[in-house]
Amino acid sequence: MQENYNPKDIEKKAQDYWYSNKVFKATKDTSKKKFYCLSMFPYPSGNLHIGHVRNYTISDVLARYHRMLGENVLHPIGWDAFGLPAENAAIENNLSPKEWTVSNINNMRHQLMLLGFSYDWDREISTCSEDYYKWEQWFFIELLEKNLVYKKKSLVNWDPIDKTVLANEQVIDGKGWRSGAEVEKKNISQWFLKTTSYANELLVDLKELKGLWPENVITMQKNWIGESNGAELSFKTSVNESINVFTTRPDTLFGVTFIGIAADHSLIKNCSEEIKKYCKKSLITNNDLKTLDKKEIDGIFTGLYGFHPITEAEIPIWIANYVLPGYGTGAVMGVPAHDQRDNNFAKKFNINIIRVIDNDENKDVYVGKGKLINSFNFNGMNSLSASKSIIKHIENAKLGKAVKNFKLRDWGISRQRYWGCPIPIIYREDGQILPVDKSELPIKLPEDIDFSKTGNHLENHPTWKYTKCSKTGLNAVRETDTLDTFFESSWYQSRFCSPNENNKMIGDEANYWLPVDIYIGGIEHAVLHLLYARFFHKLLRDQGLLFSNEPFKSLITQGMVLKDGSKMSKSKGNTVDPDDLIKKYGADTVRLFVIFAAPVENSLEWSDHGVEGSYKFLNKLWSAAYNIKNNINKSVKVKDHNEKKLKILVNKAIVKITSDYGDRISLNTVVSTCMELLNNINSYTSSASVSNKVIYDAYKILILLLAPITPHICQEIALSLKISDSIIDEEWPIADNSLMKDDIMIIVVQVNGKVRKKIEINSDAKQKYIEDYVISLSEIKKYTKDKGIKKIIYIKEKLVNIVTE
Ligand code: ANZ
Repeated sequence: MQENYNPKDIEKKAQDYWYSNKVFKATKDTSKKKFYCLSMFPYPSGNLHIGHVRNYTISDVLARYHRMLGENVLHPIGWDAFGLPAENAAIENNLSPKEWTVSNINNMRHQLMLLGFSYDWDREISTCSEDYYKWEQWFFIELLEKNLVYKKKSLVNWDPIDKTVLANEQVIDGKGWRSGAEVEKKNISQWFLKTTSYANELLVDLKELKGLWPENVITMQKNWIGESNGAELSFKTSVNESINVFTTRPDTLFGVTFIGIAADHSLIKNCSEEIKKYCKKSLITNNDLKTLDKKEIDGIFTGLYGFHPITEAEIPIWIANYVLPGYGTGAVMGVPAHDQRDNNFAKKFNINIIRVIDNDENKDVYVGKGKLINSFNFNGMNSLSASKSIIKHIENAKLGKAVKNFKLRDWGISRQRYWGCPIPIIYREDGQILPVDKSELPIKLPEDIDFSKTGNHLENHPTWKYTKCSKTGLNAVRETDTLDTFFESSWYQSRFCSPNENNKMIGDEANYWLPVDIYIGGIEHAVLHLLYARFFHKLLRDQGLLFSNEPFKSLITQGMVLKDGSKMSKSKGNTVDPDDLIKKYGADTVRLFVIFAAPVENSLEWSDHGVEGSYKFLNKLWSAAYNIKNNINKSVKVKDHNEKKLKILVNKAIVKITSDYGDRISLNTVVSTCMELLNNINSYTSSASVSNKVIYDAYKILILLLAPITPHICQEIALSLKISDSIIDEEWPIADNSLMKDDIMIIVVQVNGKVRKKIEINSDAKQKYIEDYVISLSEIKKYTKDKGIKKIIYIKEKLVNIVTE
């Protein structure tokens, strides 16, 4: 064993051993408890950033810990490889997105290996490979046959920088999630997945995740799905068509003074040209749930009237820009006395206001519940029972019904981009829109693309889209939209279970491994990816491929890595390069620092000083091993009591650290406990009062406890000290319960805050006994004799402080 810690050599040696022997290969084994540990797979941008390093270190530590517990661990990695950056790079440098992506993957794979992550590399998948996306095309066709995919012309969110459509989930505060550009509206034909048909289940199953997922993620999903209970009511109109409105407040029915409809409502066909023109314009600038509140309220009278379903009073119908086309029925009953937006609208256009809910506060708009007034037979009822009675009345008259609505929209999956999975559809010359015959899959992306041209490169390709219908021989053109890349990341966790399966999208092994036991990733995916993945899991279950309801049993959202209080990013120029760090300090230091610097779910403030500190600790750990190895035959004067004390410290560390890795997932405190233990081992070593055997045993435990976090140094030390040939295969230490509490405790005795003596006393001794004993000691009396004792402060099992007058 060398005297100095040399991470470069020992890390290479350990990694060569792990990777060439494929020690992390996972195979199904029903005799063992399985543990599937997964980090959100990376986009192959070219280089790992420190956020990746943090994310992947956390999962690696947990995977290694569970392996030492004797569990059968699956810990895979792959590449979320379709997407815009590859295409943009291709356009900038006129090279192929595939080559760009593959070379980035090669670089990042190398970086991951340098960090010593315990992946089963035989399971690596890349979503841009035909073997992967072929199954998406297959599944798309299956879903089409089940009516879970459809095409419709719709107003879409258009990202003017990335020049593509965005799903609602991908519009954040009115801006594109990737480009940050102000999102525009466009009316184009799109493919949709019927997310809404699973809205209720996606909501209800959140209960299964309670306590296992962070509460804020559950809340965000709940809000996004947005359950709303109310009623649909039908108003007859002055033209031969009724309007249905959705309301959550049927109790306010007698306060309706106008009907508001969205600018795409079917009734508009009965209106004048001027109004139609107004609607067209309004549609382009409106229709976004999130920016709605910030928009100036506006509208126009249609010239049409509706009739109240009970009183039959005439009610004007207005087009109102705050009524969303896609929500409920796209029409509201305007109750200006009890709804703020209706009130703003009524005031702007001088519409009547009728109060129907009594309230003491005499507010202009009272949105709360209360007793009904001005409401005929329903007067005097409270809101809840009035709502029920009014719904009943309306149902009997066949003018409406109770309904549940969800804010969740169907998922628009068409993207007008080249670097994605081609949608397997043909448009036949006779007008039929048909899925490709499954035997023709995969529909491959062409590689001969001229990136000097702008626009959709699939659309512009000279030959790719021209084909024939395989059944009829009729001419056809291919769909040139590709799938949203969130499609790929929605099911990769299932594909990892049998990545080389040729005959099925998901092999049977998935039902052994799934659900993922711990999933780790960023909070930014709280609704987007995590909702899509849950939805897909249910689709695949209903396809008969999966047996479970949810893909991810527990979820950890790790915090961001900050530097000087702000997010590390290329644009801010405050990044640190993992490669440089590994070169300078070795992978173990980097791993140790990212684990030690903060609890996993908190943000981590980068500190060069902290990295140095981690490096110093590993040097100290190494030196301790070196000393133990070289002092093994040195003689010591054993004090039984000290030996027992060290054994107790070790046992306590085992208990604490096991719970930290396990239930608590408090990894930073694993490190601090290990640091304390090393200090204790070192001080007992230098006291020469503990046998070499006991020191060795204590140190061996320390190495086992640290091995998941800093596996290379622990492996090398384990070899040198003959602890183990392969530390990853060692069993997790178990505490000896008979050695958890010392029978003697050491108490520091102070007089007026000054330490005057240390006493050893039976650990069962009670406070009163200890205090009396301490006062009776002559060495203490010396300091107290002339003065009275004002008070005695006792800190349990640690200290007595006598305060004199
Ligand atoms: C009458 C009323 C009276 C309403 C009142 C509220 C308070 P949530 O909870 O978000 O589902 N609404 C219905 N469809 C709408 C649409 N397409 N665009 C904009 N607003 C719409 O909200 C449901 C309420 O939002 C409904 O209940 C309706 O206004 C409005 F004192 O009906 B309410």
